[in-house]
Amino acid sequence: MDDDRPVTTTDAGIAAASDEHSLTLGPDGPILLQDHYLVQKMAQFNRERVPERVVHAKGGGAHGFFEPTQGADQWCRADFLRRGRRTPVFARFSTVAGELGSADTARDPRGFALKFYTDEGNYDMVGNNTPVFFIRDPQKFQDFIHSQKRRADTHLRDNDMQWDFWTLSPESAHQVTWLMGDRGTPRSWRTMNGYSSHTYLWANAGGERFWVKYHVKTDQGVQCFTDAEAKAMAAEDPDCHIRDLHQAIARGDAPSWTLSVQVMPFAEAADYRFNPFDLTKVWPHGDYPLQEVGRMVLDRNPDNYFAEVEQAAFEPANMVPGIGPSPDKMLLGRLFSYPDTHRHRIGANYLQLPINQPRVPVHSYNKDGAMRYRNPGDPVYAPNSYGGPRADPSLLEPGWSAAGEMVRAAYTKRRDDDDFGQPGALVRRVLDQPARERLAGNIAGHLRQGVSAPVLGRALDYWGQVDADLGRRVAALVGAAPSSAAPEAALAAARTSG
Ligand code: HDE
Repeated sequence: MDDDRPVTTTDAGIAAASDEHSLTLGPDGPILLQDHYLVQKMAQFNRERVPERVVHAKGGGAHGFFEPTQGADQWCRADFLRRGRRTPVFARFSTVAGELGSADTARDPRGFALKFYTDEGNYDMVGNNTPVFFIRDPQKFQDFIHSQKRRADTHLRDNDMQWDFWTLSPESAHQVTWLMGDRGTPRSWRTMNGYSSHTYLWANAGGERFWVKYHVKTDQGVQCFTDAEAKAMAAEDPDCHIRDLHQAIARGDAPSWTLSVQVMPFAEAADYRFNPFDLTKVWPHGDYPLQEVGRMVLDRNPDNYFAEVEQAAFEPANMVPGIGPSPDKMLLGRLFSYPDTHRHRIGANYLQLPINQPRVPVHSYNKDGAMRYRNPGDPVYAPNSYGGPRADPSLLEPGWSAAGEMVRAAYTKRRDDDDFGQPGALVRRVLDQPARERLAGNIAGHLRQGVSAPVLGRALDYWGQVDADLGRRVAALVGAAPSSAAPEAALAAARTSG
């Protein structure tokens, strides 16, 4: 048969004689250990999985580009923010708590991870589709995630466990209000916004510093599933978000987002009415309006899901000159965690994989380690007198001054620092009446699945503190009396009972 298809080979490039038959003594005889093609296929098959992400396991992604429209030179020296630049981007969207095979439409925040392959190295903005988060100290993150995933005894998820954590962590109220509302079930990744959530530090060419929060607004318009639609889609097509993004790009309907920032002058942070670095809070747009910076378009699908999506490694610590962290404890904790998880999940040289490689030369003294194939030559040390790369002091990372005794404590309280004011404003001023009714129904539906006293009582107190009318509505829907106990007392009692 004249056939111009390539001949199958082993992974060492050696042509294979059969893709169907093992090597045996006679057609009915024993298989020979020397059948290296068979052995290699079975051994490789057994090693196809890398550990899934411990959170954000289920997701999808695409390539595209970012181009400044208004630019941001006045606030930030980063080259990719200059008008006229076009920077390649890789984006990955994900749920948080579900495993690799879980449904795209589960009620969950969505990961919104962006990798900018800039001319100054990779810049990773690893955000979510909500502007806030459940907690404000990384010490509680592992416990929070444990409460959202599976019990130790049954290996089942447990709403009582989730609400036990949330009601003992009142700082979660803002994010849980977002989560239980429409934004917890986006219709697609194309129709959801992304946010840095954290505050970052920007420095312009003159060294002036600014605090900024990013908003990546979908140009497709926000669209959400109702709770019933999301549950039905989980059964009908658990991969619907992966499919939607892939098919849209394949038919040339490239989705786009507009990046804007809120900018706080550096000196205003010190006296702002609440801690501007507290990840459970947003900055009112009346205080710091959105200022457009640029546009992101996703117009190319991955060629290989495992190579490009499963092995993509995002790290908030990848910040290019002009961009730095803020005193947000959650962000500072993440700076360690992401490269640590990549070293564990993918390997020491994860940054040498094509999807993670910067588009600029790497002049690092790091060397060797498993699977490294691009190693620095001599000299392998600094300082040296043999022309090796040298650091540039003008690129000192932007920062801030701090002082104080070593303590383990919550942020210093400021006059408007409370846990229920902003979620209450979200309910009363941002949501319309139908959205408030869906919110109450979603909360009650979640509480009715296995949440019992004392947790249920605390949950009713929790919602009563977010908004009294919402609290009454939820109580009626779960068939309980509206919360009566002084919420603080109930919370204090729960914490002491342990
Ligand atoms: Fe993550 N997070 N996170 N996270 N996160 C991970 O890193 C972590 C947080 C986010 O598509 C992990 O590669 C800590 C906030 C996204 O590959 C891990 C804390 C926000 C993704 C990790 C947080 C995020 C992750 C697991 C509290 C939005 C998927 C797999 C201090 C602002 C990225 C991995 C992708 C993934 C740590 C909280 C977003 C374990 C310690 C807040 C989008 O390193």
